[in-house]
Amino acid sequence: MIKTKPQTLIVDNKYCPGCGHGVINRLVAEVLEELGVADQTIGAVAVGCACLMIDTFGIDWIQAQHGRAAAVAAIKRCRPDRTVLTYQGDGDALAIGFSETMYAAIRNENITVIFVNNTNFGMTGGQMAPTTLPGQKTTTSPYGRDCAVTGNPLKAIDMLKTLDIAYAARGAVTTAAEIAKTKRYIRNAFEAQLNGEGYSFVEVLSPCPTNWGMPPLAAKERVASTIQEYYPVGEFVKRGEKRHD
Ligand SMILES: Cc1ncc(C[n+]2csc(CCOP(=O)(O)OP(=O)(O)O)c2C)c(N)n1
Ligand code: SF4
Repeated sequence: MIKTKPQTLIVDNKYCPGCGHGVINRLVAEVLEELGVADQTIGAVAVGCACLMIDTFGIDWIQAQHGRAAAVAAIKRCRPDRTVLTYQGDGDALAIGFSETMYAAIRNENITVIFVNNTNFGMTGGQMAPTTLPGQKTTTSPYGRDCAVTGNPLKAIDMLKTLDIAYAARGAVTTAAEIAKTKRYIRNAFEAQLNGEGYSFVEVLSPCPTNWGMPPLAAKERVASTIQEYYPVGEFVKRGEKRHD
């Protein structure tokens, strides 16, 4: 268990105050270091606030085009000795990158996807994403998301758990207890990859106070109440076995 700041976090992060990305970055760094694989890890990132990590999170990075991180993460096939992750927002992984996300899972690529769900396109100013909740106001749904027009929010894990994948879990970065649980999920996901079990996916519910127009504490409370109600946390696939129906 690492108590000091992980060495992988080479520069202070650039996220807004109260953003969940910073906590998630730290959890990923701690897990990689505890597993002893940080210096042999390759990350694939595309766009969004996720790509701010390239300068601050000290691993080898490939920057893909928008949505394509899971496709370039197939570098794992050429370098099976490396630990390979993608780190993606909900707009990136489930809108323009939906196909790449699903096909990497369909192929059961032996990679780990860290999927940050903040219910909007953060970096570009808070537009509606596939995960925007019913009724949620965004810059492109100013009267609230109308599901009769847009369809319902995507639940990635509900789709992924129909496939032959190794691991899927959803956590949140709200309380200390939830953060500890989320770290366990991230660890389980990387362990699945190190054991050669196949595709692992961890969704993390994360506040975006800037675009939600909320102070950090209220944004965290929105995750713990409204968002977790729609997107329950837990483990859904473990060692290829479905855990919830
Ligand atoms: C081909 C292309 N289209 C659009 C954009 C603009 N763009 C940059 S980031 C982004 C969305 C990011 O949202 P998300 O993946 O949810 O990440 P967040 O910033 O919320 O963490 C978009 C649409 C782009 N960079 N490339
Ligand atoms: S815009 Fe949102 S997701 Fe991006 S750094 Fe700021 S709070 Fe985080």
